[in-house]
Amino acid sequence: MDSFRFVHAADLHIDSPFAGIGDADNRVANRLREATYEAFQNLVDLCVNSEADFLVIAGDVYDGADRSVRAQLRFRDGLSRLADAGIQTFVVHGNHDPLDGWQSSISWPQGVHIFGATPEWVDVDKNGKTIAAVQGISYPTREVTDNLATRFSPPQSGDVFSIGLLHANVGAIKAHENYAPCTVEDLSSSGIDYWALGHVHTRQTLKRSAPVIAYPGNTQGRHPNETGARGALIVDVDSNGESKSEFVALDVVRWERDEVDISGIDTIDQLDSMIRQHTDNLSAQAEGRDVVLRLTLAGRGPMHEQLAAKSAVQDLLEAARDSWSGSTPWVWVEMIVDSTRPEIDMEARSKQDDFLGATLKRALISSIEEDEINRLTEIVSDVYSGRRNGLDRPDDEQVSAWAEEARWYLAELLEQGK
Ligand SMILES: [Mn+2]
Repeated sequence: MDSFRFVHAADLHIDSPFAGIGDADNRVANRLREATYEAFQNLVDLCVNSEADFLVIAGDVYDGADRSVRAQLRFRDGLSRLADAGIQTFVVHGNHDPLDGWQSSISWPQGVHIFGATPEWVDVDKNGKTIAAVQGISYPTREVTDNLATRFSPPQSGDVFSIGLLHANVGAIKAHENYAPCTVEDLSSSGIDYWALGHVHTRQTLKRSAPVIAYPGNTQGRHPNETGARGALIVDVDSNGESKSEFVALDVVRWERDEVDISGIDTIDQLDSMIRQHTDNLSAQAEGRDVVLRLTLAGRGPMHEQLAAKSAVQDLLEAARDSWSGSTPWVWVEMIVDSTRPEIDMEARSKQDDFLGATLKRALISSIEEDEINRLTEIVSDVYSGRRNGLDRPDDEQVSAWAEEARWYLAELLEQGK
């Protein structure tokens, strides 16, 4: 077997609208709008510069089923550049860009293979020799609840490295819709050497060998929950058919979450410069990329009361944005969440023999005991009964967090009212 190299990417979500960043200034909004395109350009550059033999893309090329002409043309242009460099591309479509979505008639460059709804094996040749075989399956429609993994046929030859290209939720990973559900066992029993997965946006390797099962994650983060570096995997396969992969970041705007602890901070300008320090550090870590940051203020201290003043948090937010307004690359603080607590020693205070002490002791129990959580859930159940108001029933964790929040609020009110 000849050694070779391929690039495994997924979830490009080209033309993602970046919902929920309504008050971003123009510069930030434009950059975000271009980010998924630029990350794709970086993917093409990576394939060319690393002299990959081919590229596999495991679904959700486009963000919307009704893909824009612009997105399709740019995708085609990128694949043309690869074709010119002699690099083949293999594509399956996922739940965001199923085959029944609107698409214009596009003629794809030579060497591009887009799999349909029926799996098939396609050989990859290099210097007149077959080095690998790829089998893939596209979503015919958005909601695929069948196990697609079981439709794959075993490799036709044991001498050729085999790759399965699939957009699926393996092992019912929460926080992702359970499309094309299957298990690691399903994939392991297939005889395929490398499962190039897509769908789960956080990079993870489910199995390191025999077979390799991996999600590369998406190429560009799209919201505050998609933090950190995003990119693709370069996979090197040696002459024994052993593979090893390396992650390469391709994102151009990085989403981060960070926390500033207010304990030990006495003045608002100290807090302001602390926030600046944090944004400086994140910018340095992003190595030239722009950063969108959701910042949480946490901890206990005298700043808690000052932050409760009208527009204090909003003013800090604007100061943080202003301090980066002329810079390239920039940090844009998307939101500041105030999770600070008053300077009350809850533990000690609940032991004191007075009204507040007794009340806190009582309230302390409510946040930890299951019976109490059930009782609280019962109290709020009227609000959540039925789907008429569109509210989901809160889970235990949510109820417990509310109880905790209420406890601090109560302590603060009673302590002030002394
Ligand atoms: Mn996706």
